[in-house]
Order: sequence, then C-alpha cells, then structure tokens
Amino acid sequence: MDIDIVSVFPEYFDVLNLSLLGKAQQKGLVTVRTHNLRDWTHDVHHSVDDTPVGGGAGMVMKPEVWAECLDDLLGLDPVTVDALDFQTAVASRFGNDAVANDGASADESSPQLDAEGEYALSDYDAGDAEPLGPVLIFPNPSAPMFTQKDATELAGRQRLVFGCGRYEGYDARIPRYYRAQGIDVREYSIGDYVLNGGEVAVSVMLEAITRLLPGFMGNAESIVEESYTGDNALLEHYQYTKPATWRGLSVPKVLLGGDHGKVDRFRRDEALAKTSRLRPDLIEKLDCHALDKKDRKT
Ligand code: 6GU
Repeated sequence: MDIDIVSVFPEYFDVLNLSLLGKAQQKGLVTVRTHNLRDWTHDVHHSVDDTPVGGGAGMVMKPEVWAECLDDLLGLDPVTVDALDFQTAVASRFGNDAVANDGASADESSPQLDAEGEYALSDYDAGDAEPLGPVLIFPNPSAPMFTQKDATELAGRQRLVFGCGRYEGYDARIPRYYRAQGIDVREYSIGDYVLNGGEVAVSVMLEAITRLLPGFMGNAESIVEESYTGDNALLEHYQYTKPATWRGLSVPKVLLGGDHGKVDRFRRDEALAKTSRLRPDLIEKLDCHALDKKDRKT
C-alpha cells in the first residue's frame, strides 16, 4: 500500500517510523511519504490560508495551493470544471442565491456534477471513480464518521492520499474539484469533538487501516474477534488471565471449566449485556437474524 500524507506539520508523522507501522514499512508492506503543503506555495510567506469569503472568524485553506500539490501527487493536469454544469447542480440543491455570480446562468441542462455541498452518505459510493484508483481522504469534523467498515474497505486499496486541513478548514471546492476529476474523495470525522487539525485524525485512520493489511499483525485471529468487526458488531466480552483469584477477585468459574460450548455461550451473553449497557446504539443497528434463540434478552 502506498500512502501520501500532506500537512503543514509533516514532522508530526515521524512517529509512523516507530512500532508496528515502522516494521511494516521495513517489510515493504507499506510505503509512507509525507509532504509539506508549503512546498507548493510561491509567495515569500508560504501562505496556505486566507480569510473566509462571506466573513467569519478564522482562516480557510486556499484551493490553489492544495490543488498544485494534489495535482502533482495524483499526476493530474489542471482543468477548468464546466461552470454551467456545476452551477446548475448547486442551484438545484440550494436555490439560485447559492450560485456564484460570475456570469454563467444556470439552465435546465442535465447536471453532470453533484453540488456536493452536503455530506450525503451516497457521496461515498464514489460514483464514476475508478474502482481501485487512489482514494483522496480529508479529515473533517463536519463529515460522516469514520468506521471499522471504512477501514476495512480502504485496507483493500493500493494508494491512499491524506490531506490534513488546519485552522478553520479548507475551501469546499477542493474535494468537489477532485470528485469532478473522477477521483474517489472521502471526508471523514473521527468523532464528535473538535481537534486543532487533521493530523491526529489521519494517524487514527491510518492505524485502523494498516493493521488490517495481510502480514501486518502477528496474530490474524485477534483481528477477527475484535469489537466493531463484521456487520453485527458487539463490544468484546471481558478478558481475564491468570491467576484465577487475585486480591479476592475471581474470574468467572465457567471459563475455568474447559467446556468450550459453555465458554462461548457465556462470552456471547457478556458481550450482549455489555453492549446494551454501554452502547445501546450498536444493539439497535444489530440485524435481528444475527441473534440466535439462546441470546439472552438484556
Ligand atoms: Cl477529522 N478533524 C478535526 N479537526 N477535528 C475532528 C475530526 C477531524 N474528527 C473529530 N474531530
């Protein structure tokens, strides 16, 4: 797997040379290249951001700098997106006030492009993007949640390019432009809280993805049984090791009995009870056919 990461703090990713991901790189399973976005600026200040159009606090990352960088990494030539199609698509979703006031009038010609102004999950079907082409990923707190399912799917790709936004975000035309070029562009949040930039989020996603690569982990089975794997994810049952009694606390007796059927039953009941207590949302998503008759009602 080839991974490119673009950031204004590329040194942040030096840690990727350590631990398991470092080993995976040595083994040739993964190649990680980091890039400094400022290398694609032309001004003396190497500026990558500007004030938001329409007003408001903070700064927004400029589309020109990002595009010069991403064009280089993806081997694309700059093009002008058909303004008429684009604006027709914007108008059909958001009304005429939303259309840019630069001459082209929206008509009824069939929109080629989605406005992509909202994060419909169907945007992530990647439309006409080449099925196994590169995937361009932007961490974004206002995007759909990154899940184990996304990690599994992305682990099957040959090339991932991550673009870390900083400050108040990046110009919304950047992902739209690359979708219009047929690139599979994703935007993901890693949770409902705010971070200063995309670097931490990219590390999280990278770790979730790369540990699924064949040969990455010593013990492939430990992946299969984990929480959040499969379509019917439950939290994992509790784990115990020896001694059987420690500071007055004993491990559940059934685990010591050697009856694998009973152990499996006990663990599944524990997983179901734990999940309904801590993550009722996961129980609601559960496919009822995945529950067997002996599953305890909790
Ligand atoms: Cl992907 N980025 C930032 N800046 N904050 C986040 C996030 C991403 N996911 C959750 N919070």
